[in-house]
Amino acid sequence: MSSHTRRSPRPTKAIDASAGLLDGIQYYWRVIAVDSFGKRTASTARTFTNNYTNVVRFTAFITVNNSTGSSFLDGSTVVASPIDPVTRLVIGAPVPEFEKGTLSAGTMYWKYDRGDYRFDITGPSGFGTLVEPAVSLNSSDQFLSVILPPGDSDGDDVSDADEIAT
Ligand SMILES: [Ca+2]
Repeated sequence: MSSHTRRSPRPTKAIDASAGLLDGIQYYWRVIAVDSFGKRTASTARTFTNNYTNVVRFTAFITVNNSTGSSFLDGSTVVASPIDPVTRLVIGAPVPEFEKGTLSAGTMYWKYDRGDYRFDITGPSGFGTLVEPAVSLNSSDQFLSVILPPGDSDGDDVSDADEIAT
């Protein structure tokens, strides 16, 4: 019985985007040879992990209003923490945005890798923080409009501006 190596006589099926492979997942493969009598012989299994070549990102556009006037607020910051989309519990450390900027007065945008997030939106000085508990950036951009409360640094429900000095 002879043994030799030969190239496959015709190109085998390639795995392209239609296979829907996911990033960061380990896949296994093996070659199964079928001879002219239908006898199948399989190679040992090999493995590869898909590289992060097709990361999908979506953008949250957030228009920030304030509760004490009609003007929009610029200069807000967002802390984005990944959550479980079902339980809405935070499941990881905050992640940095991929890109951010100002779209127009009062509307800023933050771009993140695809996922579900809790946003802690903090306004400029004098305004408080607002929590958006579940923002889905899985399949599309999101447009949010939020109203920031006035700052209340001691948490007594009296805004800093109305606090009476003692
Ligand atoms: Ca207060």
